[in-house]
Amino acid sequence: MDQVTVYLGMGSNLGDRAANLLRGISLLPEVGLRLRVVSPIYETAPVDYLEQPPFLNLVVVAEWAGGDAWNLMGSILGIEARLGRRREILRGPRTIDIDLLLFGNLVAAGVREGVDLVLPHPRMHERRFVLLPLGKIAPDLVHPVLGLTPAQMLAGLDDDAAVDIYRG
Ligand code: PH2
Ligand code: MG
Ligand code: MG
Repeated sequence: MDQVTVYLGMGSNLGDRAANLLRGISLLPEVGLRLRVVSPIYETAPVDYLEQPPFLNLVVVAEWAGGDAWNLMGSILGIEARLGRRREILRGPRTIDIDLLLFGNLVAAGVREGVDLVLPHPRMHERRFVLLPLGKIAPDLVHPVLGLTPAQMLAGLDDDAAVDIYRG
């Protein structure tokens, strides 16, 4: 089966945020992802839905040979559920959020077997909390639609919410 390089964005702003992220990372190999790089953890001010606690965010690069992007997204949703994710407020507080940012260079959108997916992630290029960690671990990556590197996307950004290295 083909192997694809995938990029995941992870966030937590409820409970023990760092433990939630580390637990999430530890479950990725269980669904067949081969971890390549994990970014530093960043503490980040909330965007979109502002009345919520600060997040910890990071980005992961991994290899996937377990099927198509919807198969992977299904596995990711399973990890979120195992870690107690409840879906209440849209873009509101969460113990764990794992977003599929990029699945190789795939550009696609649709629902399959109840899994709704848009690739590339439709807000990744607008979010400092994604682009800063991404640029750190994948500076040469090129967004498959915009044709821009993380640094180039950061240069044109509106988002001025704080993103700082987390030192525990
Ligand atoms: N996720 C959201 C909405 N807002 N803000 C920060 N700083 N980090 C996030 O991961 C985040 C957010 C919805 O997924
Ligand atoms: Mg998200
Ligand atoms: Mg999500």
